[in-house]
Amino acid sequence: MAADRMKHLLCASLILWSSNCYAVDRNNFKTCEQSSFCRRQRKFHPDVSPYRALLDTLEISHVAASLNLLHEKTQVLLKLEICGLEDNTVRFRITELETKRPRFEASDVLVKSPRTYRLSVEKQTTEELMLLGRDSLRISVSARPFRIDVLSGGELVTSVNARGLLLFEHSRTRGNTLTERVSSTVGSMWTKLKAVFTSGKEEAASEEKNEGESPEGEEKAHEKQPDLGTDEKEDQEEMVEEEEEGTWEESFKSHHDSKPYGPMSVGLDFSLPGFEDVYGIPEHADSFRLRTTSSGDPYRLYNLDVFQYELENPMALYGSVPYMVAHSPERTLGLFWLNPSETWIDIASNTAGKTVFGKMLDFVRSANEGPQIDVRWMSESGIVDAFLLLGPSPTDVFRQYAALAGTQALPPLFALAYHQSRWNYNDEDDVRAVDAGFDKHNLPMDVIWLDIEHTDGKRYFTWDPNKFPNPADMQNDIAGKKRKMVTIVDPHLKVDSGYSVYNEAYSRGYLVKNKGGGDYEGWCWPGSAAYLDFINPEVRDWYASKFAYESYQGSTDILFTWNDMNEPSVFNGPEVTLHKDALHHGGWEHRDVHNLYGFYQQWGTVGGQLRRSGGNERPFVLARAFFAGSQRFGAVWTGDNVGEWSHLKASIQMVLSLNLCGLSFSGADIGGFFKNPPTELLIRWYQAGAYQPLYRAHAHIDTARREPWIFGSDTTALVRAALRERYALLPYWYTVFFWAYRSGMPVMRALWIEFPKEEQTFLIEDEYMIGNALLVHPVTEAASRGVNVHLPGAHEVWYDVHTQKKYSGGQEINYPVKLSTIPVFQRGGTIIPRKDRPRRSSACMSGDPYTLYVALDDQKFAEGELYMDDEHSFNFEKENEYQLRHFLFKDGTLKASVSSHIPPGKYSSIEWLERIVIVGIAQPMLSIMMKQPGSQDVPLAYEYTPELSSLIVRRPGVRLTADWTIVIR
Ligand code: NBV
Repeated sequence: MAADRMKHLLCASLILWSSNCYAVDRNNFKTCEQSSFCRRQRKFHPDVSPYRALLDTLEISHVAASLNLLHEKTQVLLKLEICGLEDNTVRFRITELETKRPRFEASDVLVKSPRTYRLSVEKQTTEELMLLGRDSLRISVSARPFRIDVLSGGELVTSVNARGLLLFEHSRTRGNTLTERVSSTVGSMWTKLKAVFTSGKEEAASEEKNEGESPEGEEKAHEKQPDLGTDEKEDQEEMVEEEEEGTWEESFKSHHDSKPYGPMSVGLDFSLPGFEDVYGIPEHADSFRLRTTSSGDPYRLYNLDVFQYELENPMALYGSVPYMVAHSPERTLGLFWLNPSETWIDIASNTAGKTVFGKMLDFVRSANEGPQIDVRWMSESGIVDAFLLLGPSPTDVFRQYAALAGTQALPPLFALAYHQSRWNYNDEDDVRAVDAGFDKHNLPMDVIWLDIEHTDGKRYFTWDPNKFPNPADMQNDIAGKKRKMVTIVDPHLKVDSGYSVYNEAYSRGYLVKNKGGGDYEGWCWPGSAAYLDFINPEVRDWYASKFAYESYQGSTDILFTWNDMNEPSVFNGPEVTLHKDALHHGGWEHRDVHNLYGFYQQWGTVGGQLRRSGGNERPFVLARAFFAGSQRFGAVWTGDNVGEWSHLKASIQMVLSLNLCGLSFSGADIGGFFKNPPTELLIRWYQAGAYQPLYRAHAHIDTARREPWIFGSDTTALVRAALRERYALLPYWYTVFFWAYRSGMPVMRALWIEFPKEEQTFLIEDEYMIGNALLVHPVTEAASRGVNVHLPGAHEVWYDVHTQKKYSGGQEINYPVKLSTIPVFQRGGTIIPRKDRPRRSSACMSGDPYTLYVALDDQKFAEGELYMDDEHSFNFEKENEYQLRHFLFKDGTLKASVSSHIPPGKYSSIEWLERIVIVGIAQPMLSIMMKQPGSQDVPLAYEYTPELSSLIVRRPGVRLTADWTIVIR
């Protein structure tokens, strides 16, 4: 076991050393040292936590057990709430007991207010409190130093503040000692700001005059020099230390952050005994399994438009999900830190470095010091709001997370098919030519995308009058081919009095404000740009109305949306984004809500698509920036990657991480956005992408054209084969997506999700499962002649989906590949539905017959499901118009019936079964009979291949929605 871990870790390190230098300009982005709150938090390493839990303040209700925490030096009081949530989940909230300026709480991220129950007190002394919850949950709170231990099933699973790193920078005024809390200045600034947003522009204008000046109270506070006693001196020392550069205002490059509320960061540590492996906190271009951060920067979550991002790097990227999952053979645990401000995460492991050298691992084990991961979260503002999802299995954790942040919206079927994008298709003729090219070369394709150049001068919701004079006609032609289109709609608005969308937003006061209260102006694609304040529900509602057909002239019902640049990207802003002291609805600073900006834009866009169809049609919106919960709105992608082999590899790690954290509908630009990929790489990317949830080719405007037929007939044929594999499996993808929607199970799964006890799988990130039935190991090396495939499960069997060759599980095989090979294996014991007739688009497959691929395990058993509905509307939700079919092969009989996993639906369809392929079936057959209630038994034709133990049953001819049984004797 140790040897396996060592091998994988060494491989990971080799990849790291060899990674290329297509480099980001790191100077544009902060390190922890350059982000003053991160620096302060990271420096904070008391021997013992300065906090004491005042156990005699305990109050218990059905919502929470709450008590106060006292900072013993500053005497500042915090309020701790511990909530028992349904389904083995615990929530910890820490806020200031008294504050005049509220702190931002990201309640919109939660799908609903979590259901709590009343914890009971098992034991209470002045030093210790033991709370009792459901499902054998015990929570012990130690008073001094303050610490919480969470026990599940009698075992310690998490300790909070065990390392004493709780640091809550309470509201205070500049120049005052730490004990002087919440001054009237903070309170009055807050009142003024609220006024800016409630009474409109006049006050904003007068505020603007004050820009750059410190508020009166602050200057007075500066002059104050209190007489100090010994204790106060200590306080003062601490204060002086805190008042190091950056505490009260901060500069980065040429940008200034005025920080009117001063330092207000929050940080806390969690210890996870028994764990060596932790995953999640996307988005980073880094390994799937998280690394320890003691020798470098913490992982950063701060949505940023990072130009030419580097691999193997904890730098922030376009989206943030502050959620991680720890896994061991015994237990899976989720930790969700609900805070949308800039966040850094340190990870330490007591076995880090030791696992590479097997001997040291033995030493650690023999010293009886079990493995442990320590995690430290640090956020710039807001509150501590942490959820512990106690599992214990991976499936439990996915369900528990889904109950908080929601599940993947069920996409319309076309969105799971292939998308053809490029910055830019030049004009209507170009679009028509590309569309025709796919037909001419027999390549299936569902969606053509238009990037920013299609607009009239980067004014979104408009069309370039010369290049796209008749957009509706163009879409009608595309619709005639049963295809769809997507246009880009970015969040910035061109500052232009002739642009109606901007004008309206301006006059309604819907734009983000600068720190003085005037409209914030930055630089983006259109030149001078203003930013819609999507935090405001009224703005989202208004924005939704812009997608109405009358409003978005030239749009039709086959037109869907792409929200790019929504970190938001501001070319001349600090770290290419909005200033942190810019202001939003409700008086919130941008700092408080930054990581939610893209989430809210995608929400508004989805609202627009819903409204234009009267709430009937499922939206499709792709966003670049995201947060926890964005899965409820649509798809995301990994942004501007590079057409290099290393980026193809990284796409697997990144999409696995997104899937683990709820964002199942995700993918990477096929071919790589920057640079011209070598043809071999392009082919391999099409093959890998066929097995990633979002399948979209995209390219930078300066790259050479790369429609698949450009590279000659051999390449076209190889791309065609990859596309056809995707299309044939659409019924399976759709079924797996249905479960992501229904239960929160990820579509693309790390092997350990399916094989939670098998330690060898914990480090594998170049191979994964789609659903529970398909194992994929994409080829990601140039001139590859073979890949090492780990086939998990000692008692499993696997079948090569292309050759039907059988392999036993629990081994690593060297699997030879040609340029045409996509290594994919079906797990014995599963049944996969496919539609094998090649068509132009997914809509053209509607009505096509199905084939069932039955892969038997060693017990000669298999089962699977097929989800069916109209593939585009909400009738599956509103009218129960769906069918979930269950197929079971047992004792030589294949039985189709309605699945008992969900209530029966009422979708009817004429689609029928044209073939059944059964692999792993040994005996030669005498007869195969179709039996249906009320009909005569019908003998079926078949073909048996003994070398492969494979049986093809021809034309069963039954409907997929009917109940039937096939008996093989
Ligand atoms: O809109 C142009 C591009 C787009 O093609 C790409 O997919 C986005 O990630 N966009 C970024 C802005 C320009 C990036 C250099």
